[in-house]
Amino acid sequence: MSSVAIIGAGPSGLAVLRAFEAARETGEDVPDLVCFEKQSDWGGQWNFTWRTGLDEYGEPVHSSMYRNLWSNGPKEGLEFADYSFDEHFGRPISSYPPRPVLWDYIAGRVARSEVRQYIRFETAVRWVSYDENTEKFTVTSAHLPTGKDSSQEFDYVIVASGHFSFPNFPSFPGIETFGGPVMHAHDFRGAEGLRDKHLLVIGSSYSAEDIGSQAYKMGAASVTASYRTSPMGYDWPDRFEERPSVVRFENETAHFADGTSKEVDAVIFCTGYLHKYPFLPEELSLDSPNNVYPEGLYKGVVWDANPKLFYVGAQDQWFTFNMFDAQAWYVRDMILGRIPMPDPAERAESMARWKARFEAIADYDDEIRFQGDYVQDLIDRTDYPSFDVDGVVEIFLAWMRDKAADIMNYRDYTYTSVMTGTQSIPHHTPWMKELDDSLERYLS
Ligand code: FAD
Ligand code: NA7
Repeated sequence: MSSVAIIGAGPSGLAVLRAFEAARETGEDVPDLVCFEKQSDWGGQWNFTWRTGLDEYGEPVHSSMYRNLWSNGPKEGLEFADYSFDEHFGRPISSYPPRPVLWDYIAGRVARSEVRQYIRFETAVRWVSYDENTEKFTVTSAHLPTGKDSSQEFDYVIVASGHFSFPNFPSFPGIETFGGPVMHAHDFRGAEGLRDKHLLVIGSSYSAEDIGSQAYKMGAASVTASYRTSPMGYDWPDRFEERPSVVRFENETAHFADGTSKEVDAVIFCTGYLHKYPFLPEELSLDSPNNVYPEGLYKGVVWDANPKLFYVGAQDQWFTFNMFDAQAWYVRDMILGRIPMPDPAERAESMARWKARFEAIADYDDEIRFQGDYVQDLIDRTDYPSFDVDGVVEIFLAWMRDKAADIMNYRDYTYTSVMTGTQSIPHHTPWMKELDDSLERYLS
């Protein structure tokens, strides 16, 4: 019997456990599985913590999520094909649930199977090495509460440790003279303290948009978003504006590339994250910007330089949970031998073809279609329940249009599930007015 180490029990690692469980349910012999998870519960980013910096064991805190986070895309885009929202909640819900609601959904699918037994919680993977002679990996991990190290051999390793945890934290001239709070989005836990404050967010992607919007919702005096390449360009309300790059800080004054300046009370760097795998040697470690086609991965999952190592969830994400499933089922079938591993020349040819297409992406619509085609390519090759991927692409395109039309209220819009045909219902309280994001309040 072969053995598989899975690093991380977030949505990607749980998708892998679910995939093997689905094979087991059909009577297939599956490998010995060990899933290492450094947190005390599953859910990855969705497992909220109030902590920032280092945790109680001196480990870097993983989650970048904050108290008032609601899904930033319609849930109809991320729905599992084998476990619908209807099945979990027993009734239609809205399209943009708050974090605890999505955590409940993620956990609900795996809680009804036996997969928890494979997870070693509070156990951080410290190092992975590969022996060319034995063709086995050695995974060294630390049990955090006891500090006890252990090492174990595996035939395969699946990296599912996420890539939105290690901040990309640039510097700006004069920032050291700024007297107010300066933090990265990774350490942001809620906007309540920004009431009546002038906030500067640096960046023009999801974190800048959502943290800026949270601050606006919680009564910030103003929000200024500084872009490096191009503005988000939404029709922002009063008190919310975009400016080009910060060129320098002078105490509490930020100076921008267009010659303007603004005095602000707090600065949040929404400058993205690094792919970082401190437990992997260089030759096994993915090194990529945050994009939809990281180099070195055949089918977006197989580490080409050593095809016994896999990554799940390494892409920038339009599709999330159902893409992780598509990847997990595909990786599972490679490990089970249901899908043969192509030789290096065939892998190289496939990667070159996808890379050429990736390099021709012109805009976000193209990028969504690219990722849709990628997901389709994987699900066509396994028994993961087929679903209308093009329909999900259309939902993402509609979401983009709805955001462009109504950036501060788009979370009140509803969409139709391609899995069940269920039309979502509006939440009982508009996003802008809802201050209690709990599961109980949501379902009340
Ligand atoms: P993660 O969720 O990051 O999970 C990785 C797991 O690996 C963690 O549990 C971590 O503790 C564990 N781990 C890491 N290193 C080790 C180690 N050395 N040893 C043991 N365990 C380890 N997606 C959406 O679909 N909708 C959203 O609204 C949305 N909002 C987001 C908001 C924020 C602020 C962020 C950061 C991400 C958001 N995402 C959203 C994307 C999110 O990345 C995915 O939804 C999903 O969580 C990715 O799953 P994952 O398992 O790949 O990674
Ligand atoms: P993203 O989507 O990777 O975006 C990073 C942003 O940071 C992007 O706007 C970058 O601008 C900007 N950036 C990066 N470096 C700099 C510097 N040096 N100066 C100014 N701006 C910079 O990260 P997010 O945190 O927004 O989103 C990640 C995930 O979290 C996502 O899945 C969400 O669901 C939540 P650029 O356009 O490259 O000029």
